[in-house]
Amino acid sequence: MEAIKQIEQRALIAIQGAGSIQQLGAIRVQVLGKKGELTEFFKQMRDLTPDDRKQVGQVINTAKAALENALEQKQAVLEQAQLAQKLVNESIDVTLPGRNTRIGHLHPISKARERIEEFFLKLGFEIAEGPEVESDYYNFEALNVPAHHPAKAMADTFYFGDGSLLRTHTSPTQIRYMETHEPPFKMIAPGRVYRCDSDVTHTPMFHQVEGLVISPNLTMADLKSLLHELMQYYFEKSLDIRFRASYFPFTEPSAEVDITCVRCQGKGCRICSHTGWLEVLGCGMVHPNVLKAGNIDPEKFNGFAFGLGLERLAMLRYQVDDLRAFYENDLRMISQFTHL
Ligand code: 2NM
Repeated sequence: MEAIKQIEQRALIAIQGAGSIQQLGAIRVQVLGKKGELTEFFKQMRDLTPDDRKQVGQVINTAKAALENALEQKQAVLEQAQLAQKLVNESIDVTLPGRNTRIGHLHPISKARERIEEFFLKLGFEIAEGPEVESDYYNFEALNVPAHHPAKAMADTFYFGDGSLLRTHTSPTQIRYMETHEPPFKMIAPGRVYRCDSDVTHTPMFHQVEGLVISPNLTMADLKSLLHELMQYYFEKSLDIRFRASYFPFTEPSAEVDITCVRCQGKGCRICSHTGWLEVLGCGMVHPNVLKAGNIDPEKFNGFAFGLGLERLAMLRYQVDDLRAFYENDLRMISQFTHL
């Protein structure tokens, strides 16, 4: 019994001194394992008298319980220490700068659109959107485009077999708007449009912003001053504007709009073909037939409309000389426009 107590005392000291969970495991095996020191005493118990056996058995069991308790407590302490060490080793300094974080930004075409939308929102215009898959009625007929107009030919318009088509301009949205809104009103229709055309200066999909103002007494002067302000706002500088007589089926009279070349200030350069002017817009007074198609009485109201291509305006503002660069999505190109 004295020997058992000695083993218990030595083991308790060893447990207290254990520096690792492995060491603790070794102590457990050495004392309580199949061939452990205490286990050996158990095996010798059958040689004792029943009385002695009872006494010795009690001492062994007490020692065993004390050791198991000590092992359990030390195990908990060591595990706690191990976890604390792991947390220190694996800690991350969240204040370190990240690797390769680049802040995203809008595509230059989106920026050009937002700038133009901003101008019109300040003036109280509404922004309307409509479907890109349209009917012949909204894309052509309601816009006073005659049945055999060249724009309707397969060469210019993408047709689906079922009579629907990809809109070739955003004006169908304006017909839909007229049908559902009481004049007077002012609105713009930005969006994607599609034409069966692809070369250095044309992509089959491009972006337009078209505007429409309906009121009782509008004039070409109202139209011209609005477009003049728009261009100065968009390019952030004062520039001149001029109207050249033109023709569109949906407007009468119609005009093409030039502004002072923003590259050379009108002196003449490669960009303006040495004319000092850039063509940037088409416009006119809305044709009475178009008003009628939109359920607006041409005797009570008139209106003006205009259309612009965002790609061309974005190229001029961001000095991009190849239209196709907008659609290659090469980040070396696109990422240069993190401003504005
Ligand atoms: C242009 C040129 C002239 C135009 C007309 C209309 C509508 F639907 F209101 F009649 N929207 N846009 C228009 C007029 C578009 O783009 C060069």
